[in-house]
Amino acid sequence: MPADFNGTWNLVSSENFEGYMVALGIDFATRKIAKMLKPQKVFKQDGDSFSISTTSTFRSYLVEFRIGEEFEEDNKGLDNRKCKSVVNWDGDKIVCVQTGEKKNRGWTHWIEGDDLYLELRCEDQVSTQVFKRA
Ligand code: YOG
Repeated sequence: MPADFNGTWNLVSSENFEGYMVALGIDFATRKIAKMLKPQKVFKQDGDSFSISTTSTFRSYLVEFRIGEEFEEDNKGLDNRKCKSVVNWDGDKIVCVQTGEKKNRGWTHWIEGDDLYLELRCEDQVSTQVFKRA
């Protein structure tokens, strides 16, 4: 049985989100707002089908995918760059590779104890966020 990410998760901590946003080319004013946010994630997982909705008072973002199936991602409201994305299992982690203009772009989610982790990667920057069940 793979990990079950289903549920609603609230951000409780964030490490080097600033560095990740700089690597993505997000402007100063937007970064100042973005780093104050406490986004909520709602995971819907049915077998290998996922939807991850990230909402905040400022911007929101929805991604839907099936494990192993490449899809076009528009990152609308984030950095707005298009990329080709694919998500695969790595043990109990889901690992997304986002191929496009930015090198080494992607993210990994996993559950540790009662917490949901998200590692965000872009160029040489890594940000780690922790979420707790709502
Ligand atoms: O999540 O890719 O769960 O898509 C990354 C923001 C901030 C907007 C957040 C809005 C990157 C301004 C999504 C934050 C910075 C800054 C709430 C992370 C870009 C713009 C949407 C992400 C994955 C994995 C699913």
